[in-house]
Amino acid sequence: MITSRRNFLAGSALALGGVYLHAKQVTAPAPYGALPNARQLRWQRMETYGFLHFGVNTFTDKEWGYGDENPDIFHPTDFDPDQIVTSMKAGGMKGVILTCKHHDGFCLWPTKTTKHSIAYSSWRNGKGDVVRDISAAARRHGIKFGVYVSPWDRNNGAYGTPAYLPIYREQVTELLSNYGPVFEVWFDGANGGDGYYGGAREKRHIDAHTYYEWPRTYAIVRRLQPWAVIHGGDKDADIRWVGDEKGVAGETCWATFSPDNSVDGGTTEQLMTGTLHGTRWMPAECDVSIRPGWFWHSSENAEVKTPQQLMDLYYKSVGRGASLLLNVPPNRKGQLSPEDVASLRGFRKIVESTFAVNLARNARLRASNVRGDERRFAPTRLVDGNPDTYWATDHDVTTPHLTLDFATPVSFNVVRLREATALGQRIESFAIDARQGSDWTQIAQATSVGICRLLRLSNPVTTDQVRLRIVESPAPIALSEFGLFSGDQ
Ligand code: FUL
Ligand code: CA
Repeated sequence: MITSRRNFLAGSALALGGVYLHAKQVTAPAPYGALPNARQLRWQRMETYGFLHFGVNTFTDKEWGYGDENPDIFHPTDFDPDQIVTSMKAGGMKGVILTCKHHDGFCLWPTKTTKHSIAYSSWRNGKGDVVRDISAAARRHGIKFGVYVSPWDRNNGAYGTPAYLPIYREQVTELLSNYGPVFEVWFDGANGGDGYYGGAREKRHIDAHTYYEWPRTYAIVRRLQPWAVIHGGDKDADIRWVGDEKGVAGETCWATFSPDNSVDGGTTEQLMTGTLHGTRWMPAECDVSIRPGWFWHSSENAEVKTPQQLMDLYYKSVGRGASLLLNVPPNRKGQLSPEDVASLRGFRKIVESTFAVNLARNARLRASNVRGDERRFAPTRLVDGNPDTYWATDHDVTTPHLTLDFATPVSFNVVRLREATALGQRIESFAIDARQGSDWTQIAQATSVGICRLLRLSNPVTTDQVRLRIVESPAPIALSEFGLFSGDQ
């Protein structure tokens, strides 16, 4: 992205009134700390995507099937993959991750590896393939597809012995070979011990660190689906679990993380907060269900989260630099229930109306410092809608400020910041001030920014001048967006 001097002068005179007279070519800020890889960068921009927990549990009314189910029990009466996918899309979901196999071991595709599968159900005379149908519907409707494939298998007689591992890897291979591009692979960490295990009906405990030989399974994912991010398994995963199943990241939530030797890589607190200056780029993913359970139960039809509750989760996940993985379970028809569909739509409506107009676009932006006085690092880059362009400061300027002047007062109750995360996570603390009469009043302050930081103000602020102050950063900043919004909360 080299701007010639001639273009630069023409551009700066036009866009910035020729203020930058001492321009010289400078390089972009050096990357700082642990950095995202290309697939993490691509995935992080999705922000919200869905989980579909669907399988024998849908019909037995359980959360964890024992593994002794008759495959005939899987019998949706009116399976409609388009209804499922379009309802998720209408809720703003950029992809769906299907439980292709849950802990009961029942496979929703005609796998060659086990008889505990859809091929042995009388549904569609054993010719059904839910993985094929959901992945194809996702492609048709322009959202991404991901797979959940439980390592714990309560049906398989070989589970707990070395003989199970090639079976599991073959299941992963089938899923990643036959159903088109996969954006995320979800390896769950649960192992409750007991299960059917081919009729043994006993408890089997494994050492989660060593038993699954994760590097071998990871190699399959990397080879077959190089763009898929990995959740779970071992420390080389691309994403960290946020440490709860409530959909809530820490108020401070670093994308960087230094995993320890525990199965999840840290305590709940460590997972929620991440690690400042951590060794790996490993952002948090907030998984949560729209209902109390992960699977559909008619008894929970009245407990579907409202659009406002989902919006609150959005602020506490996406708004803290994590992603929101929202589970919406298909029912026994094989569709999303009307309650869930209505909530999804309502949620999307709040998100869209909140972020429709960035009031900061109408402001005159003045920065205390611009890297090399160059137009390509000017504060106008904060409001161009392009995540790859950013306002940056000179090498030795780590606590700059930005002033926004409005011709007429604006009212807002949401602030959004985004860092240019390809260069790492840099800002450690910042504050927002509003001009009230002749004084500046601090109206908000926070810590981590990363891919997205949303601040909700308890009351709308009306002013004609706003100031962003970077309070702490170990390196010159690279901020790609600044937004002020007036939203339903
Ligand atoms: C957990 C599982 O045990 C639940 O059943 C569910 O799949 C959830 C997303 O992950 O660990
Ligand atoms: Ca930008």
